[in-house]
Amino acid sequence: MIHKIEQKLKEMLDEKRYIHSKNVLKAAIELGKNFNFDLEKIKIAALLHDCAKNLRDDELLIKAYKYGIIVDEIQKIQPFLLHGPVGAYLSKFEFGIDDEDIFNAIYYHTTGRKDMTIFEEIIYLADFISIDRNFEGVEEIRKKAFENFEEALLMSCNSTLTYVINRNLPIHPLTIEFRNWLLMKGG
Ligand code: DGI
Ligand code: FE
Ligand code: FE
Ligand code: FE
Repeated sequence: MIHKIEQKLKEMLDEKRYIHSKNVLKAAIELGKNFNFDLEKIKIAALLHDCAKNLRDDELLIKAYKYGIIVDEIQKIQPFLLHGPVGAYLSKFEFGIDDEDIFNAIYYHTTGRKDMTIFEEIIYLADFISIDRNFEGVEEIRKKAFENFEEALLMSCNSTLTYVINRNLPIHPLTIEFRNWLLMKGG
């Protein structure tokens, strides 16, 4: 199963993105060990989370409409935000993975969302602490991820928001809802 997915994925992604996907797989397994999850499912979600990442903006928009994804204002001007939602549908219809946990983990891996499941959180955080990431503060979050999972999530979300703000990019409402939810459940 995993091997077949890897073969197909390799054809869809450039080398850098494929290596990243394998790194997220490793990180997700490490994180997943702390919870009682089907590791096979975690592996599939991690491998496929960025399967739509190498699509061009116009391709992402076309596929979003094809799959009935309602494209909001922010996604219209930042179509790369659609690589999660479109990737979720590709995992279902191109890879034949019919699983709600995997679908949602891929769908929300960029923005997060409120009421995320732990399964979704694992993929979100694994993407963030993946070994190929080298932004400021990532080492601290890597360490934190295995000490205090929830706090590491908030740190990741804060870091993403800081990045987005520093570049004067629009913040997607889901990212804000994700952060507020993390704050409230942590508080
Ligand atoms: O696909 P990856 O690079 O592995 O990681 P990702 O899917 O988490 O995407 C990270 C990028 O998404 C990063 O450049 C920050 C951006 N991002 C996350 N939330 C938002 C956002 N960009 C905008 N404009 N608005 C958001 O709310
Ligand atoms: Fe991504
Ligand atoms: Fe991410
Ligand atoms: Fe990623």
